[in-house]
Amino acid sequence: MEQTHCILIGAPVDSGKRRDGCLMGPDAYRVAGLGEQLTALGHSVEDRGNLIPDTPALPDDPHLHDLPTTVGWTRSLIRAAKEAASDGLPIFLGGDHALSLGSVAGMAEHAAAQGRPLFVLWLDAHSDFNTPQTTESGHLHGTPVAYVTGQPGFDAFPPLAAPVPTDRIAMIGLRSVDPAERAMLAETDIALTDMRAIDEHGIAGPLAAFLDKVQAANGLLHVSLDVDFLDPGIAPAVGTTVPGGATYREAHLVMEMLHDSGCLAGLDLVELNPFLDDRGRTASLMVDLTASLMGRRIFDRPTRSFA
Ligand code: EXY
Ligand code: MN
Ligand code: MN
Ligand code: MN
Repeated sequence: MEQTHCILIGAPVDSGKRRDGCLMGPDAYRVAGLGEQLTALGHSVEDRGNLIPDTPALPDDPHLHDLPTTVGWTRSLIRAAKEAASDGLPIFLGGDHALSLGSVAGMAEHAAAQGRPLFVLWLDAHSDFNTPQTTESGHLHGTPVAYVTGQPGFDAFPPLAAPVPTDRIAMIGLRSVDPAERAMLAETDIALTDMRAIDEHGIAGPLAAFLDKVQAANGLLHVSLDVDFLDPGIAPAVGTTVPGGATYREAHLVMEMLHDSGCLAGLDLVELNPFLDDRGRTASLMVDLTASLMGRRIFDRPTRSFA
């Protein structure tokens, strides 16, 4: 298996929603042995510690929760993503999904500098496609995909140096989409795979089609894995659980296929709230999934392929 220089970046972002707890996420992944698992797979691991947010001189917004802090995180994360992507594979340890405002924007800038298109795989129960104008909750963790694709309304945030075209995004695991998001998504060419489609046709088909597209474009792939992509029965430690999520094997199959694609350029692990966990069960599962993404195989395949 190819050796990768994995760069762990703690992003204890908790400003993307009201319920706190994600700030403990980065250390939960460290305690769950993420670094050790990657080292055991033959990768080199560099832990750059936890980032801190910039402190922009911005007024609070009556509707958007903790806007100044989230803008500060976005600025800091864009810089961190660009720096780390030049040195290896950035793995952002969240922190809530507002961290992806900066991680994805920074990865897109990196990819553009390399002259390669960035593709984004959004593994989530939610589409996170609200804008500051459409969000009902005012929680900015529900907006990163809208921001990085250049939707209007993000004037307080850094101007995008490299917007991600919507036809380079795939969402898998959807089962909680707001009406405004649904209307906006209908106007885009984002590849949408909800749980009903997975129930009927399986998870491998839509993922394989997306990966073919990434490979054909010589693209770089950034994966954003939200804990709530998984079924709450196996991953309870998240504040936005939605019943009927991905199973243990569906999730590991996704990771194994991603590894085999050879396109991975960056990873977000987001929305883990250790305060809601059961003896680290969810943190350990996210670490196990990352190990599958980085080459570990749970089930040794017979020498004869059944494909
Ligand atoms: N769509 C809802 C909102 O915008 O408030 C719920 C968003 C949940 C976001 C989590 C990170 O996936
Ligand atoms: Mn808060
Ligand atoms: Mn999310
Ligand atoms: Mn979610």
